[in-house]
Amino acid sequence: MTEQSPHGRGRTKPARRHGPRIALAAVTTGAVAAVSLIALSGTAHAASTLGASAAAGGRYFGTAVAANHLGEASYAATLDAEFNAVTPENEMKWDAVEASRNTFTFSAADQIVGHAQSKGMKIRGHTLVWYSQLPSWVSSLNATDLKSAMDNHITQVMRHYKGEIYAWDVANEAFQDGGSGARRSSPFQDKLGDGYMEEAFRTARAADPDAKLCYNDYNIDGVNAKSNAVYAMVKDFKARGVPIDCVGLQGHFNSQSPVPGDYQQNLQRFADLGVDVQITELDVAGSGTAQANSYSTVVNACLAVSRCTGMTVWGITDKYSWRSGDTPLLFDGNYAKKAAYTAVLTALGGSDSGGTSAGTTNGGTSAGTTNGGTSTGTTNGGTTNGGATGGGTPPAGQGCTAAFRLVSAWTGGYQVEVSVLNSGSGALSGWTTAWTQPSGQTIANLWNAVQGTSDGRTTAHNAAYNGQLAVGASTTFGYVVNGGPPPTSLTIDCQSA
Ligand code: G2I
Repeated sequence: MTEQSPHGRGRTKPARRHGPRIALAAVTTGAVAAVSLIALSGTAHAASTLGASAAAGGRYFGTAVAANHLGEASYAATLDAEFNAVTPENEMKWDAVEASRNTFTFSAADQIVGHAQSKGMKIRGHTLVWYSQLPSWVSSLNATDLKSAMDNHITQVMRHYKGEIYAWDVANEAFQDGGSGARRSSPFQDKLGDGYMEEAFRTARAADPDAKLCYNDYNIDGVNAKSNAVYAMVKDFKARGVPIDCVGLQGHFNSQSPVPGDYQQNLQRFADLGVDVQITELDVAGSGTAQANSYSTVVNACLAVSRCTGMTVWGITDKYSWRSGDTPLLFDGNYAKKAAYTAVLTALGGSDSGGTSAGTTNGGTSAGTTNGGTSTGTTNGGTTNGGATGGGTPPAGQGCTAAFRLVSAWTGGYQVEVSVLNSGSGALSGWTTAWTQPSGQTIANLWNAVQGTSDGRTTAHNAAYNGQLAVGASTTFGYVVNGGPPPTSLTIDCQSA
């Protein structure tokens, strides 16, 4: 193999890891003694960017990135301010990295990877085996040669980025549209048959065992013949031990192909097979409130599915979208935040700082509401309890207060943020909250705390990193509930540990 761009040139290895970023974004502390609890819970903790808001819920919010725009100041500034994950839009595709057999060119992809790593962003690899953007030399190989070229391509590309990629789209768009549920014709399918797919996934696992391995496709967002075919394949892979970790649902929506009514249900059925799901190429043609509502619906659906680990929009600005005429993204051509941006931020539990990310803000229309959910500022102060946990006696003056805030709600679910405040006169080294979950409503996903039960009530105690609270300091944890309607207030008891 020859490699035109030596491994690691311009990049820092090993990759920066992402765990600390999430913890840092999620743990908010500060002196709040003089601030009323209502004000505190309603406003003080909301993150003000897409990435930080998603991270507070244990997820990423990413964007497709093109290397040739990184030199544009507003492009890079918006990327760096708002997103905590990237997908190279074209730079890791077969025609970009292996235009000639066994000669690998990673320079453009390396540029994106290096940039992302320097900012602590996750990286999705896109894509290894796809019928499109495939050099003609691949299509002309016979079956034996094609199999070896495919295995070599997967192995060389994944090894180059070993340990640096969060998830790889191992195979992309391998199924036909329409009602047949059949595989799409491609050199791989036509010459190697269905078996090429598991060959690709097995080869990928061997090349980088730490990367999540995804199947990625469009028009599989709702339950339909195509998604049923993908579902059957994933189910079969799981049953036979073929390595697969995630399904990427691209999410290219427009008026002919709107967000389906059974979107969340479809995400959940894939998750129930034991794979993660990710929204991988989200964009929504349109403008204003309608566009904003579709975005909220997508984000809320992901938040409601605990194995939906993150969302990626297919570009930063309408200016550079692959379908620019549809103005499908969150920032307009001048990098102004659109209504769709506000809707996404709100759905993620964030709140606009009023500032700008990089470009100008148009103060545009605010997002409307839909079944995609409304953001609310509903808060209620919880109860204070300076008492002991487990029968122990805390030092005098210790105590904490927990407050409930409904972040967003949608048909069949809602998201809550709980603020825990050290309202006592001594430092806290741990806390436990408890509440009565409304009947028939189950917690799908809880983050920044450890969930339990006690005396028929739901409990959540501090995680390893947010138990220590100075006097007047606070932290938050969150959870998503399946079921409804959401309570308008909820009494949450808090005990110091
Ligand atoms: O088509 C939208 C996406 C559908 N799912 C898979 C994605 O990989 C795909 O991305 C798009 C890129 O956004 C476009 O930028 O894939 C297209 C190719 O199928 C990309 O367009 C190509 C142009 O067709 C080429 O002429 C151009 O040389 O981008 C290339 C690089 O700029």
